[in-house]
Amino acid sequence: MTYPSDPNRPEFAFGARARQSPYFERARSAGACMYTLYNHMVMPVSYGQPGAEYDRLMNHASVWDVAAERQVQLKGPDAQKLAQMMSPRDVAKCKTGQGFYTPILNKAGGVVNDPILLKLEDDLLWLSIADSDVRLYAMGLADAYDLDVEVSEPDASPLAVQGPKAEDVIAHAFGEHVRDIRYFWFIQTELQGIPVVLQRSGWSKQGGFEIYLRDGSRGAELWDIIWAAGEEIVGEPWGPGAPNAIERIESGLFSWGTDFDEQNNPYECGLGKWCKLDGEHDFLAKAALIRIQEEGAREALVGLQLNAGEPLPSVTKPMPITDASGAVIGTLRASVWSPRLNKNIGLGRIASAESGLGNTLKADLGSGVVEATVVGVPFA
Ligand code: THG
Repeated sequence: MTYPSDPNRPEFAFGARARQSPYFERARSAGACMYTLYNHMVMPVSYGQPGAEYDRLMNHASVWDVAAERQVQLKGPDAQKLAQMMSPRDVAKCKTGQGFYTPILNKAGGVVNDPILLKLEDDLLWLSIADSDVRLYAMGLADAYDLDVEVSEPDASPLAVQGPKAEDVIAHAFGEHVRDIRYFWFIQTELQGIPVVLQRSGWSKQGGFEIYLRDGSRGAELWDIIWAAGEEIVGEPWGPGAPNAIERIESGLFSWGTDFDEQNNPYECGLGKWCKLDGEHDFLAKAALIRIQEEGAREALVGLQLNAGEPLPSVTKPMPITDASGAVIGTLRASVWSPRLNKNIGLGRIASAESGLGNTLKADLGSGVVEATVVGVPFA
């Protein structure tokens, strides 16, 4: 045997540093053929049928292995105190059984992550994180501030069902009561004896749920139950899917590490609306955010319409945005061809002064320069 089996197709070594999800084998069998690494876990991003995958999400429903949306668990008397140090939202306002989308900020105001916070108990919180090492940041704070809290990664692995028929699929599997679950709220329950948290959430705007499996040894079992429910409710169009690069740009869902990172403050990456500076609560970044507000953010995250008559290749790394004079005033972070809008669209971070709706700029895609118009997000 030779390595790799095909010299033109380099292979990837799985292992302790590139972990497999509890759904790994099932996703493979369903045709997963391209992966990314996210929170030190491999995550399927494609099943090789981009048209069908988009159609399932927009018109039917699909099941996604998003176990790489790992949880950071804060447990103990100071769990809320630690969460509040990192969050510009008022964590006390999050009820037990509720989820809050919140930036996680360092003292300078840098966006360390943008998780959903789940309050399971007053002294038991989960941060359902994007791709950065929040656990280590939280451990550092807990140590430095001598907090009475245990920071860990629990055995909790989300499986998403997304699309307009997702609620019917979940109701078929769990029972009609799940239709009453409000957006970002969740229940702790069992599905045929498998312990799960069921939340109305998911990284699409097409509706759906995420099932956080609380026993990683039962991934195949959970997948099979959901798969069967999908086949019964959706029928032929049912199938696998993955976080969808097209839909998430159309809908304006953010991707930490793609659109922004800890070099950015929330005001320059569309997260300002989650920062409350006049509340009762205090947090590490508060002074920095007040100063940034006074000075005004240098950049803004904007929607860009790329004016080309044909589908352009997707941008997969930051590309320069220039003004009429050719001066670089920002970067295009991601772009796709939108079948729904029949347009090339993207998200960019550009100088605030240039961010007015309708402003026309240029995007250098490497393969050529196209006109880029600032438009509202979500794209219409
Ligand atoms: N679900 C769960 N964990 C996650 C994600 C998820 N971890 C990684 C990543 N996604 C975290 N980032 C986001 C980004 C956006 C949203 C959720 C998680 C999101 N935003 C909506 C919006 O911006 O319109 C809703 C915000 C609101 O109204 O509160 O859904 O998807 N478990």
